[in-house]
This record gives sequence, C-alpha cells and structure tokens, in this order.
Amino acid sequence: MHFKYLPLVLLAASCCGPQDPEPFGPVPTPQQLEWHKKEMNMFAHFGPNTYSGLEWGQGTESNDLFAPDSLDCAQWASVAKEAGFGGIIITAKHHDGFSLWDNPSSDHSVAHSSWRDGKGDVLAELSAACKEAGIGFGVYLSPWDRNHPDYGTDRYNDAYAKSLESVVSSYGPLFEVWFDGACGEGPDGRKQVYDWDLFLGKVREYQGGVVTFSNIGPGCRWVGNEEGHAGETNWATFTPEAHNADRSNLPGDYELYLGSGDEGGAYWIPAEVDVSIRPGWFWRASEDDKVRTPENLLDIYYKSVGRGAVLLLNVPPTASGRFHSNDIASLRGFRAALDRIFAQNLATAAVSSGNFSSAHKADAVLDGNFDTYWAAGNDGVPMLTLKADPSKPFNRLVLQENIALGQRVAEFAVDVPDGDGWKEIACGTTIGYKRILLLPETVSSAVRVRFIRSLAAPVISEAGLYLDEVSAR
Ligand code: FUL
Ligand code: CA
Repeated sequence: MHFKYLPLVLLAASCCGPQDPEPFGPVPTPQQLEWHKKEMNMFAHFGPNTYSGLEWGQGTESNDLFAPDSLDCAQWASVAKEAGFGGIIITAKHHDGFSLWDNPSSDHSVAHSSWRDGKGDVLAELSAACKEAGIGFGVYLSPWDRNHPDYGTDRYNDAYAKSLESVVSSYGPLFEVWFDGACGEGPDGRKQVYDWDLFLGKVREYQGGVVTFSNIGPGCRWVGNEEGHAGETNWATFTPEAHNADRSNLPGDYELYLGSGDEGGAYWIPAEVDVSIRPGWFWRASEDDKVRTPENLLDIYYKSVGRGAVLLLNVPPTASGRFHSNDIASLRGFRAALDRIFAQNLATAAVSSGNFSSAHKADAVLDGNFDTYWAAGNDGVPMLTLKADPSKPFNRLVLQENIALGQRVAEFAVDVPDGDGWKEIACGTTIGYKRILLLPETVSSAVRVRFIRSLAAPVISEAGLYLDEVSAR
C-alpha cells in the first residue's frame, strides 16, 4: 500500500507585513488550524458490536442485531458540548461492514434491518444533533470490511469509494474523516490494495480540505498508541514513509516515531490521540464499572492536549442508543476539573527580552486571543517573563505557539528568581499548539521562560500560570 502525500506547505493567509515575521516551514491549512483549536473531540463506536460484545465483528451478524430502542443523538451532542468537546466522530461502518446509514454499496445496513422498519439513519440524526448543538460532525469509515463479498479485489475499491461518496456528499459539512489503519485479510487470505488516490479524491470533491486521519495523514496522523498519550516531544511536522500494508518495511520504533513526529519534517501532519473512556471501543455492560475517572481523563488531557496533540476520546453509546450515566458523570467531573484549574490565569503581566517589532510585544501572550502573539527578536536566547502574585502558588505553565507561522520551539527552560539570579525549575522540548508543563508547586513573583533552541525565532500566542490543587504532582 502506498500513500500519496498532498503538498500541505501553504503560506499563512494572515501574514505578512513588514511588522510580521515570515512563516517557517510547513504550516497548518485553515482546516487543520481550526481542528487544533478544538483540542478535544469525541469518538462514538456504535454498531452490531454494541449488541454482540465483540470488538471486531465477524461481518456475518444479522442486520436485526442492531436495534437501539431509544436512540438519542441529541443527548450525545449535548454531553459532548457541555464537556467541552468540539465535535463527534461516529463509526459509520466498522470492520464488520454494517453501515449506520443506507449504504449504496451494501445490504448490510440499517436500511435493510427491522430497526425502525429500515427507515432509521444514525448519520442523519447525529449530524443534525451536532449542528443543533453547534459542534462538528465527523465520520469513521473502515476501509477493512469483513462483510463485503468483493473485499480483496479491485471491485472493492469502487464499492468503498461509492460508500464514502454517499457519506461525504450527504452529511456534511464534516470536520474530520477517519481512515482506520487496521487491515485484515479478506476471503481466502486475499489482501486489499487500497486506492487512496480514489478515496481521498472523493473526500476532497465534496469536503474540500477537511482533515483526514490515517496512520500517516495527510490531515492528521495516529499517535502510535491507544493509551492516551503523545510523545513528550511532539512535532506536528512529519515526513511519512510509504509503507507496505503489513508494515513490514517500517522501523521497529515506528510507534514512537508517530508519537514524536519529525523535527524539520516536510508536511504539517499533527498527531491525534485516540483513546477510549472504557477498556473496549464498544459499549458492554460488563465494563460499566470500568469507566475512566475524571482524574484519569485529566491525566490524559495533560499528556495529549498538553503535548500539542488533539484528543479523540471514545464514549461508546449503550445498546439503548444513549450514553451511560457513568460515562456522563466522569465527563462532568473532568470538565469541572478543567474549569477549576484553568479558570484564572495567575500571570499578571508579561515582558520579553526583545521583540521582532512593536506590533508583537509580550503582552499579546496574556490577551486571551490566540491570533495575537509575541514574536521574539532574532538575536540571543529569547526570554519571556511572566509576572505573578507571590501570595498565589501555581504548578502549571501553559504555552502556545502561533502555529499559523509554523512550529519552531525545540527546547526551553523555566526559571524563577533566586537571590540575585535565577534558578531552573523545569524544562521542556516542543510546544506546538499547546504545551502544559507540570511544575512543582511554586510561589514566586516571576517565571522566566528561556527558549534555548528554536528552528526560527519563537512566536508565542498565549502563556499562563495555573494551579491544579487536587492532582498536584
Ligand atoms: C482500531 C480498530 O481496529 C479498533 O476497533 C478501533 O476502531 C480503533 C479506533 O482503531 O484500529
Ligand atoms: Ca494572544
């Protein structure tokens, strides 16, 4: 299998006057930038597996197995919205091939089931509910299909493209299209050679530059694990290697490579952290008491969003078609923790060692606006100092690069005043869209960030100091 890569090196539309620094290296497309700003999206695995308890359905399940008696997509959307998720991606078709809409390439779908006399359409309901709630709608459409009789032949590529076309042309606008990397064998051991040009072309035809996920992009990449963490170092820049379907020609540390990306990589292909709120991707009653706690979700947040990735948290609807109360309680606890921790930026002022121009001074990092930024000057080791009230402890430092101008910072250190000088209390590598550094609990009148190594002079949109009282670590 060979992916073809789209040239993603576009110049940022918002720049450049003489007062503004030039973009550096690959930069996000407008759709990718919007995607970064969502920070967290929800995944909803739903289908025959919700009823069989399997993680990978066989493809031979009866159409009538799928039978939610109180499907309530408005509930999913309102829970997602309240908890601060920017959109929901649903498994329109998982590996078993059962389709949650009337798939023109298959009879294995809701349209050929007794659920609502074959008139039910989960994609229609969820897309409408997301629209109503003001959040994004995305689709997962497994290329691997254990039901389709043509799987393993060229005919399957056309059938899959037709399925995809019917989704991307009917339920948009979409914010993300998800191509799962799992690829098993078809009947008689036949392997499918996917026609990615055809598939991505269909998506582009109807959804323009929508972010497309696959293991290696082109819209965003897999982070290399399903445990909820990006690499400590995480570049959104990445240079994917064309690889075989069975991955046999990939380096052994491929997963780590996906988690950290490429310093100086050729394309903007940021990492997405997909992880489930439960042990499995699909709901099963036996896991109702194994839902991740708010504390665990917060830890995942620090290790995904806090490392410059986007979090895709799976919350699987139950067999009735609603979210389970245990999942909702956990999500509410998680939201409450985020609100508590990030309610108040404890930094009171910002000064810098120098500026690129008077249009991009340090106080831009405290105005709550991502689009305004401090642009460091081009000489020496740039430094940004945040002033703080010495009566208020903090233990979290948030930094955001203005990634519209490219990802630049490779290494930084954090100091506090110590006698006549400064003492280093923490250090980090990449920043990207957002970096949350866990500091020891600190009381100080100032925090200085030293940008030790950058590929180009730093451009910092926002910075802040916060206190996480409960999970101080
Ligand atoms: C994997 C799939 O095999 C799992 O079932 C799940 O959908 C996960 C998000 O991706 O590759
Ligand atoms: Ca700003």
